[in-house]
Amino acid sequence: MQEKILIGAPVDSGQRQPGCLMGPAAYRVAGIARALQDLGHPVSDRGDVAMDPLPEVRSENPAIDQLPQTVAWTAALSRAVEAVLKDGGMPITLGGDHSLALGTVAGAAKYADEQGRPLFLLWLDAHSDFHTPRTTTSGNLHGTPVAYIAGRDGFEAFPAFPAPLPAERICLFGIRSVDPAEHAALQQHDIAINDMRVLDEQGIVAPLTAFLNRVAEAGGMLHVSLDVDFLDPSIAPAVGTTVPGGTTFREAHLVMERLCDSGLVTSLDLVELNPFLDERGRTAKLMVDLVASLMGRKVFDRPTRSYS
Ligand code: B3U
Ligand code: MN
Ligand code: MN
Repeated sequence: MQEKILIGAPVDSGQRQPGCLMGPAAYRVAGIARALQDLGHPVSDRGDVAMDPLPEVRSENPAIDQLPQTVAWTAALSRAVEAVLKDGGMPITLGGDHSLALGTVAGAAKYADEQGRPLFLLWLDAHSDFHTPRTTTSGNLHGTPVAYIAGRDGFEAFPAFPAPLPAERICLFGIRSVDPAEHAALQQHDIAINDMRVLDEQGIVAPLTAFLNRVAEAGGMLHVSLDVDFLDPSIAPAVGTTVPGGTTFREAHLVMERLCDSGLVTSLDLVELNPFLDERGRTAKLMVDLVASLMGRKVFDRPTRSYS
């Protein structure tokens, strides 16, 4: 079986609530490596990535917070993810706030480009993260990675994104908090937006299957970026930006099981866990259990005998 390679990304520069830098340690304490090994996967842990030296960059937007740090993380994490893919492994990045995806997806895109394969992106999040450094009013750069990945302007301080993903290769899933500037920009793009209304009306399976079929038909690679706030805060309290009305325990596991069955996932981010806000480790443990579902843990192999 393909090696699963853990990359610690103690990134805290994309938002202002301290604590995400403890995320990688919390996943290790919650037993992420053991959970994967128990499913038969070879696992190696490359430890925590170190931030690059801080570049001299500035933004015209005075609200922007910690731009040099975020640019430095982007460069370091892009190299780390690309290196794991080159080694034939599946990178699992343990965050860290969502700004880390500026780097992880860039690394995956670089590798995909070299292989001549299209990269697809599944963004499991309450937020669309479609701001640019020009449009954000909070100044928190964790609200920007999807715009960077889609090739929007405004990221001059960052390394050029290798090959921006066309809108039809991006799928937002679980969305329920979108700022006006993001809303306006999303209307100009053809990105699939599965907000909570879509999931309430159609369920998880139909929209997810439609996207996965597209990935499979294109022979694509698939990067999954899982934000803790994709989940309802009642089951996952350890996140700085809780948004009510998130996915349930059962919906989230079903997404993971469907992703597992598809066999398409080639890289994964776990982001926004703030262990300082957790309750006896329950959010970290839930995230590990979701990864286990993605990697093959199931009650029965389908099809099962029906007793109806
Ligand atoms: N859209 C808001 C809020 C936000 C985005 N991502 C998170 N929160 N986690 C912003 O600050 O850009
Ligand atoms: Mn996010
Ligand atoms: Mn979010």
